[in-house]
Amino acid sequence: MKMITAIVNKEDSRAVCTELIKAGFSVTRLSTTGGFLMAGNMTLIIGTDDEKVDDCIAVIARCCKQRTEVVPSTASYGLGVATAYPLEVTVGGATVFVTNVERFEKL
Ligand code: 2BA
Repeated sequence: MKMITAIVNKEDSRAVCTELIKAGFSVTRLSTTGGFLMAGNMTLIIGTDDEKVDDCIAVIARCCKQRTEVVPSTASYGLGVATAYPLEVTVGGATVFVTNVERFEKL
């Protein structure tokens, strides 16, 4: 068995959960915050059989779009002179980790 941990954009999370449930996966959604942008995202936990991992990732890939976010940044020119400029960052579609599950029980 594997555990898939997928960090997805908040705007995609409803669609991706709906599609995962439709495809027969069990999903837990956690509200999370990205450390770099400090913006809300959603982390999905999916436990599934080894042979279904690729199907699960295909659903996630289909539902999650890449987006460009603009974040304020600063450049320093020395002598205390600094200027602010917008920095473009590409976020997503999804960041996916697949890990082995040693033991799975429902008690
Ligand atoms: P954030 O940490 O808010 O990162 C948002 C986006 O900012 C990232 O998109 C990436 O394009 C950029 N970014 C992140 N850290 C950076 C850095 N040190 N320098 C320059 N740019 C940086 P994604 O890579 O698509 O990641 C989206 C979200 O997925 C991240 O939100 C974070 O919550 C999570 N994530 C991504 N990689 C991770 C990892 N290796 N471990 C844990 N969480 C991860």
